[in-house]
Amino acid sequence: MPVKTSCPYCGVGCGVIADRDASGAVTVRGDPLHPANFGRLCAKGSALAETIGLEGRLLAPVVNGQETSWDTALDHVAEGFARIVREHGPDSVAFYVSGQILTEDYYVINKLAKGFIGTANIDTNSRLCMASSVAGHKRAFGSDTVPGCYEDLETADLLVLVGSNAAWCHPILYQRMVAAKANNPACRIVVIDPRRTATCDGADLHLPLRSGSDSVLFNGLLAHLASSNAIDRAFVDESTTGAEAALQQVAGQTVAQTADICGLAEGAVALFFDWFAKTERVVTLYSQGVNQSSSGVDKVNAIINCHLLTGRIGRPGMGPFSLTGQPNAMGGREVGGLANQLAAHMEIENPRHRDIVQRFWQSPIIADKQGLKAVDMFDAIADQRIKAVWIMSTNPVVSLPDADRVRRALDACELVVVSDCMRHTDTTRHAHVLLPALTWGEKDGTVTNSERRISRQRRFLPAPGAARADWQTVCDVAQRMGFSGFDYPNAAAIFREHARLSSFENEGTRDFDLSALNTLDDRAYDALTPIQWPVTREYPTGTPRMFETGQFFTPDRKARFVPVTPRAAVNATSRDYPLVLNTGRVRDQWHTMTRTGKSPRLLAHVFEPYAEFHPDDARMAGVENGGLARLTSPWGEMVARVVVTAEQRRGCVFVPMHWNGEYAGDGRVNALVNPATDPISGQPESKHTPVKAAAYLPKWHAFILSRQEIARPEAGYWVGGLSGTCWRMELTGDERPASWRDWARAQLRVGQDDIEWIAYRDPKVGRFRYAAVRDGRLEGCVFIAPDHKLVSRSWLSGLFAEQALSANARMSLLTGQPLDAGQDVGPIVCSCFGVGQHQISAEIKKGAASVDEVGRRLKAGTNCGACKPEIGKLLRGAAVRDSQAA
Ligand SMILES: Nc1nc2c(c(=O)[nH]1)N[C@H]1C(S)=C(S)[C@@H](COP(=O)(O)OP(=O)(O)OC[C@H]3O[C@@H](n4cnc5c(=O)[nH]c(N)nc54)[C@H](O)[C@@H]3O)O[C@H]1N2
Ligand SMILES: Nc1nc2c(c(=O)[nH]1)N[C@H]1C(S)=C(S)[C@@H](COP(=O)(O)OP(=O)(O)OC[C@H]3O[C@@H](n4cnc5c(=O)[nH]c(N)nc54)[C@H](O)[C@@H]3O)O[C@H]1N2
Ligand code: SF4
Ligand SMILES: [Mo]
Repeated sequence: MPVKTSCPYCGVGCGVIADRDASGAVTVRGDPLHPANFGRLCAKGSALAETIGLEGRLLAPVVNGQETSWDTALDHVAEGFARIVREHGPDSVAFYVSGQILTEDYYVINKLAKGFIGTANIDTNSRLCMASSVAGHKRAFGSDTVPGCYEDLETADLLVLVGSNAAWCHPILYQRMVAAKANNPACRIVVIDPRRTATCDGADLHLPLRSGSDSVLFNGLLAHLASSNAIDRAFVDESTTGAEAALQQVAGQTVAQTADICGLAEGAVALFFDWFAKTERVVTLYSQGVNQSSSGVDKVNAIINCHLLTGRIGRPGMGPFSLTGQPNAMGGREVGGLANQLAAHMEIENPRHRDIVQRFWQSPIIADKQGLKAVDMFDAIADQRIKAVWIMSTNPVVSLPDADRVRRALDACELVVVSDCMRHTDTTRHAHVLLPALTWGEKDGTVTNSERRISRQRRFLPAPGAARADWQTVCDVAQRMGFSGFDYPNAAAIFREHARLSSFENEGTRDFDLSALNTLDDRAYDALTPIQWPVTREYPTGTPRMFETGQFFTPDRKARFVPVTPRAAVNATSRDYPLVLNTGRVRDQWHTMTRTGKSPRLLAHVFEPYAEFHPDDARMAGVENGGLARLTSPWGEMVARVVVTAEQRRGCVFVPMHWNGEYAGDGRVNALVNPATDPISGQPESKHTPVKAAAYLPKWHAFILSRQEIARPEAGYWVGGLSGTCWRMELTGDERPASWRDWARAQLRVGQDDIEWIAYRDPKVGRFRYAAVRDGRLEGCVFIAPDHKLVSRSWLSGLFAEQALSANARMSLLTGQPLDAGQDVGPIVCSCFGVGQHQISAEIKKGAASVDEVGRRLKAGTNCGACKPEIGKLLRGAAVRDSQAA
């Protein structure tokens, strides 16, 4: 039976139809009726079926390293938390949760912390993600409201993407924007990002601004709008306050000054300002390049100011639009899962709100002051002010800044409880108690996407092992701690309570209102179709657009301008640390890779952690394309593969955030990242860390490809995983083994007898190649060299698909290169159809002159379209990831 659910990855919130046949095999496809994606899925969404296998899953509770029963584990957690609260007070415990749990999970854990234990020490990875947008919205609108909807992006004439690589991070939404632009000749796209990303490919203008200078740019825009007759006087007068102060703040700021401070060409800035001033329908989308900054909240308000001044908000095709990251970043905000919120968009510091929530919950206590925000929370764990922490659905040892300190903090903590679906993560290694969680496909509940649309996640798989829904685990612990109000029969009951609280004594004072869903019975909850909040008697089918009447949620119902004084980053570069480390995402991995890393198709896109350098910086640092670099900051260090590209802004290095101790040694970029935070939102400055770089020159480099999983080395640089057709390991070392052949045999874990070896040795230069063949089939190969110049892995991994190696293939294993160049498909560009760079280049040589033509010939780019920018690059003659030996 096909089941309609939604994708567990990004905030686009695509609808998915999952089907399980009699043999248990699962297929997924896009839901043609879901209003977020109308049937399309990106590479990550399309590969969901590859990630639901049970390998690596945590399937039983574990206490102090021993598998145990739920009763034992729950008693241990409840008694531990109760004792510590009794001895040291409610603020000695903490919860660190995630925008990836469902609204129902989130609701009950927030209720337990704030209403029953009485601490607001519950924070979430949304602190690293959306906190600056939340604070910016509240300053401007009096509420945390995303004003618009996806349709606005399709009807706009100008789309400004600020600090967003939507082509990779919100692929389906980006494709909707690109398609709308193709149908509307008036539509323009501007991308504001220090580096040239895949998103720039669909853009008319890219402003590669100096890292962190967004407030200067938008202040400059505000000044320009004021002086070029773009003010909507009626709207400013009737619906806003504070315009004067904001305008005074930017008075006299010229285009030339703006361009100079932002490090941009004056003409480009003037063009952007002119387009913005003259285009009525403009949407400004922003994401982590804005939020993850020590002035993130100001950046948000600098953007919103421009929309308020022009009255471009609350109308079709216009408005500021915060792109949310996680599938339920929004749901977490709705239940008040951040340390500075209460529940249902109420405020912890507002006595009336506290009274409303406490009466509604009939709770013994209510937290009355803000709790510790994520970075401060882990500081408090480190110095033992917090003695027990429950981490749920997030991997802070990888994702928090100054991540080695986070690891030390957990080691110092008396009681660390981790709820995860995976047994081994960098964080589960530090837990005293592991609680096995159901995950996507197994659990039931709701999530809210970027456009306030609530969708159901539905179960279509049986619960594996002893794993349980997170909400169930929380309620069990709450009941064991002696609290009533946690005996829900199912997720639907929690949702109803959440909806009732949203409308309880609301009377239009709060934006978040689900009053029309208060009485949804179990069957109606099961059948719930995607709907945008608020859902009220007045708007029973939901609300696509907010602020249509020019009324906001401040006491005087007017939106507020916020004057912004631009600030430099807290930890600036210096002579010792001359480069700005910028971090972010790659197309086919999700965060700490616990799920997407399991898909061989997704891992084939980018296999290794890399550091992108501008050619001038590479020269200064003495690092070489394809070689390795050690990056060092005042907080830590890592090693990554070097990519030299002019698409990187001078003075900046970009490193993806994904790699971690499960997939690489020394590949965790957050070990380096600056723990500075925004003073209002507490969001860390993940995009700006001063670092230095130097070549990392081990004595030898090697890679191993094998049909069997390859053991991880104890130390040194390594990266491993199942990629494409075989297991792959990249590694280096300084000690040379006595016999490379014995070493190769040990790595491949093959015996002596039935193996035929193809071997090439050049001990003088240190080049060795060993291939093990059994019954004519390649079992594995090991290539060793004194430098990074090894051979193409993509061609070699293609040989694993062959039933019997041809004479040519044997010869080429010996010579280390394919005899027939066509055999090497090159690095995978299109994950959906497994099409490689060399195949695309060959078609281009044969005359394919456009992305569409390449698609017609090879299918590449015709499913999710996320690789179209890379195909475009090849058409322009650039190599996609020229250094990735891939
Ligand atoms: N493939 C994939 N998609 C994802 C995710 C994933 O892990 N993988 N995660 C999801 C989540 S949780 C999130 S939050 C979103 C994030 O989505 P995005 O915010 O789009 O992604 P990032 O790569 O973190 O950062 C965006 C861009 O900010 C730029 N930037 C850095 N500094 C500055 C600056 O000072 N100013 C400006 N204007 N730009 C700057 C970076 O160069 C980068 O290209 O993605 C979601 N989607
Ligand atoms: N340097 C740098 N750091 C960053 C960022 C950056 O751009 N740069 N981005 C930040 C942002 S925006 C984000 S959102 C964070 C994300 O960072 P994290 O939240 O740490 O990353 P994930 O890998 O998504 O972690 C989710 C965990 O939950 C587990 N899990 C999955 N499903 C379930 C479930 O149903 N229940 C339970 N209990 N567990 C489950 C997964 O196995 C995994 O261990 O990273 C932040 N860190
Ligand atoms: S764009 Fe991709 S990752 Fe995001 S929700 Fe849709 S299918 Fe999932
Ligand atoms: Mo995020």
